[in-house]
Formats: sequence, structure tokens, C-alpha cells
Amino acid sequence: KETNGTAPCGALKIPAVANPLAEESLDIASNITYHARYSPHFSPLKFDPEQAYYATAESVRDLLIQRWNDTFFHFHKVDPKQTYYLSMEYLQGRALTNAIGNLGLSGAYADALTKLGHELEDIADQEKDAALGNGGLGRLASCFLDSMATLNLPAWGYGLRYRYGLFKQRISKDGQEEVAEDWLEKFSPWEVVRHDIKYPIRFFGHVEVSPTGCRKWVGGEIIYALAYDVPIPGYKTKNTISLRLWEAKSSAEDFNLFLFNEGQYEAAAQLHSKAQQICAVLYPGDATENGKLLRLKQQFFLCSASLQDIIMRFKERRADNLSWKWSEFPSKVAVQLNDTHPTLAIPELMRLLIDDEGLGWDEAWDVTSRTVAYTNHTVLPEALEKWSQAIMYKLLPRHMEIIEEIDKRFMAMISSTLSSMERKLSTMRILDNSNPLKPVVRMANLCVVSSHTVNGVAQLHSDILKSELFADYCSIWPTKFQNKTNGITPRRWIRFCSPELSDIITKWLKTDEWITNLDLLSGLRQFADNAELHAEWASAKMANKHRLAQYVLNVTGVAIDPNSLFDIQVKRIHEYKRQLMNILGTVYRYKKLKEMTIEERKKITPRTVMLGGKAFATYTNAKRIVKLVNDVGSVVNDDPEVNNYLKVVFIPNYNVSVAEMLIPGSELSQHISTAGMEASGTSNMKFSLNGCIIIGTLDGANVEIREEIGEDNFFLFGAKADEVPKLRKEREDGLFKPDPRFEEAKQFIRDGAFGSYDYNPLLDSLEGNCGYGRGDYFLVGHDFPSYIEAQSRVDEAYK
Ligand code: B1H
Repeated sequence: KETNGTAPCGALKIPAVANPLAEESLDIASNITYHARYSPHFSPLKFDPEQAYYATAESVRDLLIQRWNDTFFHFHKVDPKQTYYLSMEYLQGRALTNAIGNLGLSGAYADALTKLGHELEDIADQEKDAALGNGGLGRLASCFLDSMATLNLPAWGYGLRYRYGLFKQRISKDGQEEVAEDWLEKFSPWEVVRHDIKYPIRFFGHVEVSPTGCRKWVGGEIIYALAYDVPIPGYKTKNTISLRLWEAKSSAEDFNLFLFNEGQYEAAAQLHSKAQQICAVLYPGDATENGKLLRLKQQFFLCSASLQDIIMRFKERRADNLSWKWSEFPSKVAVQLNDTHPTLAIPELMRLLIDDEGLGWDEAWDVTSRTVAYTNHTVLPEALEKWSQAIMYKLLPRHMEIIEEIDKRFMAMISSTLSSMERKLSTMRILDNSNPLKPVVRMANLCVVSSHTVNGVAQLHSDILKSELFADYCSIWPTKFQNKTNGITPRRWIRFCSPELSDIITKWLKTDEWITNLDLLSGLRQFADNAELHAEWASAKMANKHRLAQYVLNVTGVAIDPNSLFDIQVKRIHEYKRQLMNILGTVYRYKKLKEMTIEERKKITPRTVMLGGKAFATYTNAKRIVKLVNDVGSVVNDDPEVNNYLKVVFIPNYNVSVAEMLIPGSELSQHISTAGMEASGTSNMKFSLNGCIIIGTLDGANVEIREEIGEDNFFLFGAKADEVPKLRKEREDGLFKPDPRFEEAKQFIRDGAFGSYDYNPLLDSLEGNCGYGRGDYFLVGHDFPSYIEAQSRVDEAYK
């Protein structure tokens, strides 16, 4: 009831509805209204899309909280083995459409919002992406959470609550500019702060030895980890699991009132500002020693807080059982390391067990090595983490002792039982002292030695781990190494981002069970030649292409033709992913179009080439590639002779929600990395699931996708992984003869066809003798001719 004449939120009058079927949406509308009024975050009287978004999200949260608590209490009682995913990255994207969809309330929410004068789609568009990750590795973590919730698994994710996530990419005439992304500028309706879940995290200090020989880490500085929980609802199930993100806090006692009153404001709040730095940004630049130290602090902060929390829960669940044993821990707890970034979980678990819980080394090692497992995501040498022992001693003196002991015992094990391996020890050891000026810890080696299982993320990648990167370990522990090919959640990546296509699939399969069991999609094969299905499919694809064309127009000002072939490559910009090959191929296409007569051009398949992705801020060649794509676009799109046949668009600020727009409208997507270098790729799966054809190399999960969809649905080109070393050698020996088409495309750019920017340094990386970062290490020149030919086959097929 309104208490006075002026109705707060006056715009929120709910019209009376006679139809009882609309009751659910009426309830929802009134809950949204309630939140707009009584959980106010804005001044009253307004209910524009932004306010409506927050009120809608809060109404969804109400529905999640009961399920979330029920899930917690259920698993607390049942006490199953629970899995904990430790990851420095989560690319959650937006949550609203996903949560409503998983709750099965999309229709009801759409109706409710219509009643309140809004469209669900516009409201959902208000949400900022939670971009607490860089790319595939972070998105994989988020997909796993959705799928684990859907499969009713007892699972939690642990991560960091970065104040600024991945930067926002702006494109100017100079190429990419990075802008801080303030995803928490207002607030996130999806997180719940747990004021009672807080752990001390120590940094620096020293190790003290007691008279009985016990070692203890003391001194240094203490910063607190405070828990923020995000609910992760499963699809069509009540299971709602947690993503627990840690925020760094100092305690009130650390604020020096005396210094403050003396006017020394910065000194007074020193520890406060140190705490703030820890979760300030996703990936602090690590070119400086300070940057390295901060990144290491972040990694330890995540590991220590998560393990203290896991141990607390393990104990809490056996509070009324006095006879529990630590040896049960691995049958109740699984800790999965998302790459080596959370490796410090290993020495931290050892430390907590030995120093705080009083276990002996052997018992602690048995528990730790049966609890921890490691997923490797890359074989690129520069991405294999190595930490300076000096920094580690300074920041984590006790952990460094523990790592030394693990290293020592590993060496002793080899020497006593496997003396034949001894000569391999220099590369297998955890500590690498080969450069006495800069001894380092090899984090991947620490993970392999300490984990019960190590997996790669696609069959080819796992094979390479076994035969190359970890071959020596594999000869000692052959069963430790496994493959787990990556996956994606079909909810976000087709059901919610392409409802049109999903409805068609459901109609023809006569069930929507494929949304939780994609094997059922093979049921569509029997309709492969059905004209009615073709027509429905084509019309859904065309609707998605129109929506995408509108988006491209809005964000770039370039009008693209939905009747042209939509060719998309979106991923982080990296030389091994070979966006440069794509743009060189496009430049070649443009040059040939220019040379054609009008009549010849009319036979050409019109194409819109879209590229998008962020370049790491200090990765010069990647930034040059971004600039080149934009420059090529400016010339081609303005060229009236050819722009009916070719458009080139750089999609700015590629992120999860942009992907949800692009992928449903795609027809051809490019997954063209140098064979053996892309561990898996996951967008290849998303595109395929949306009926998009792949042009690609035999790399990562492409190999398995091609086996599944059939060779005739995959435009294959390029060298195979096992040919790469030989080709690099040939290059070094001066035996490589470049294809004239490759030379022509490069020369066209060097001649200034796309402006005066100096692209010579970028193109020079494709010349000369082979070596990392020069001499065409990524074999663009070798694969270019077969790439161009595969593209011609695409043009013919599209006709
Ligand atoms: C992948 C990374 C990665 N592999 C270092 N490695 C990082 C390495 O911040 N860092 O220091 C961040 C991320 N990311 C990707 O993982 C692979 O390149 C993809 O092929 C794979 O699909 C994805 C998920 O497994």
C-alpha cells in the first residue's frame, strides 16, 4: 500500500490480468516491483532499463537462494567427495538470461517484463560481463561450473574477485587501446558477501624452528581473504553450486590512527592499500619485479584461502565424529588445478597439514598427492610458468623449504629406484639451478610430481604431453597421464544464444533432452536431406545473421550484407593462432578482386570477413595485427569497385556476450593455428554446435570435431603436427621456397595499399631463418597456399 499521495516507483503499476495462466508472470512482475521499491539502489520514481535490470536480477536471486541453501545443506549432510576447481580465471559473462533459462522461466520473465513496459532482451543487455579471465582457459572454468551444476555434482569453484577484470578494448586510428573495465562500478547483484568467511593470509616473514624441531612460518604481513559467493544454477535441476571469489582486506587494527592524526595519511593506510592491490587487476603486467611479486601474491592468496576453507569444511562435516582420520581427506576432497597458476596449493596443503595439523611428512605427502590433480593447457614454452627462487624465498619462505624437500625426495627416488633416469634429472627436477644467477622453480614439474593425475585438454594435446613435454615422467608413471577433451555448456552456447535454432532441433528430435545430452543430435542425420528442415534451418540462420549485421552496424558503422558468407575468426590475438594468415588471405582475395573485370567479379561468392580479439597489452606483434585488420577494413569497405563482394570488419571488444551474438550468425569459422600449438580451442565447438562450418588445421580439438562431423563438413589444410619440426628445420637450412601468392600478398601491404603505417616489422617476422619470433616460426608461409585453396573450396561449396 502506498502511504502517501506520491507513489514511489510510480511507473510500476501492474495491470490486472484475468488469465490465470499468467499468474506466474504476475508473481514475477510483482517481485520485480518489490525489489525496485524496497531494495532501492537508485532514486525512486524511475524504472528505466538499468533499474529494471537490477530489480529483475534481484528477483531471480531470490529464487536461487533457497535452492542454493538447500544444495549446501544437502551436501553437508550427505558428505560426498566434493570437487574444488581452483582457477585464477573465470569468464562468466552475463548471468541473467542464463539463470532465468536454467530456472525454466524465460517465458514467464519475458511476460512479466512486458507487463512492466520492458523487453527481457533489452533488460539483459544492461548487464556488464563479468570478465575475470583472459580467454579459453577462463571460459572453460565457467562452462565447467554450469555443467557440474547441471549434472548435480557436488562441486565448487574458487577464484579471485578482481576489481578490474579483463580490459575493455577500444579501437582508434592507432589500433587497440586498453581501458579499465569497471564491472563492479555499481554493484553485482549476483554476489553475496559472507562476512563470516574470512581467513588470514601471510606473506614474507621467516621460518622459526621450535626446540622439538617443528618449523613454523611467522612474521611478515597478514592480509585477510573475505569470501564473495556467486550462485551457479544447474539447468532443470535444483542443484545450485558456488563460485567462491576471494577479496583481499586488511583488518581495522592495521589502520594506524596515530599516523593518520599526524597527517601521514598514506603511511597510516599502508596495509589497506597493499590489500587493495592484490585483487585490483586480473593480470598485473609482470615485466617488472613488482609486477611479478604481485602476481605471485595473487596466486598464493587464492591457494591459501581456498585450502583453509576446504579444510574448515572437511572438519565441519565430521564435527560429531571424533574418530575421523586425515587419510580420509582424499576420498572427500578433490582439488583440480586449472593450469599451473594455482600450483602453490601443493606446498600450502603440505604446510597446513604439517605445521598446523601436526602430520608427518609422509602422511602429509600421501594426503596431498592423492588430493591434487593438474590440467595442462599449453605446450608453448613461454607460457610454462617458472618462478624465481629468490622471489619465492622472500614471499613464501616456508613454501620454498617444502618445495626443496619435494625436489630432494623426487631426486632420491629416481636415484635409488630408477638410476637409468638419472641423466634426465636436470630437466625433470622441480628446481632449475642451471643458471646460477637466476635459479627458478618449474611449476609444471612440481604439478606433475605432486598430482595423482595430469590431463591435457584434447586428444592430440594429451598425446603431445605424453610423447614430448612430459615424456620422461610418463615413462615412470604411465597411468598418471590422461586426456579430457574440453567441452562447452550447450545451454549458453546454443539454447539461450540461439533459441530459434534450438527450437528447430527440439521440434525435429521431438525432445529437448539434447540440451543435456548432445549425443542425441545425431538423430538429426535421418533428416539430412529433408527440404522442410533445410528451409527452417536456413531461416533461423538468416534471422541470426540479420541480428548480427545490425550489431556490426551499431558498433562499427559498417553495413554488411546478410546474404554474403559470414566468415568469423574470434579469439585472443596470438601469432600461433595465425590471424595474420587470415588477413593475408583476405588481402590476396582483395587484390584478385581488384584485378578482375566486372563480369568476373559477378561470379564471386560475396564474403564478410570478421575478426575480433584482444591483444595482450605489451604484445607488440599482436597489436600490429589488430591495426592491420582495421586498416585493411577501412580500405576494402570504402572501395566501391569491390565492396559488394568483400567486407572486412574488426569486431571490437570481443568478450562472452559478443560471442553469444556472433556465433549464432556464423557460417564459416577459422581455427587455423599451427598444428600442435592450440591445446584444444573451445570456440571451435561453439561454432560447430551452431551449424557453422570450420576451416582449420589438424590441431587441438579440431581433430576430434572433424571425426565427429565428417571430413566433408570440415575444410582442412596445412601441415600436420608431426611434420612441423621437419618444416622448421628445412626453413633453417634455407630450403623453403615461398609460394608467389604469399609473396604477392605481403608485398601489397609493404607497398602501402592499406596506408602508411610501417608493417615491415610485422611482415619481417615471416621472413628469414626460423627461430622463435622470427623466420616464420608459425609456418604461415608453408600453410598459406593450402589455406588459399581451402578458401576456394569454401567459395564453391557456398554457392
Ligand atoms: C590456454 C592459457 C593461459 N592455455 C597463461 N594456456 C595465462 C596461459 O594469464 N596467463 O598467464 C592465461 C592462460 N590458456 C588455453 O586454454 C588454450 O590456448 C586453448 O587451446 C584451450 O582451449 C584453453 C582451455 O583449455
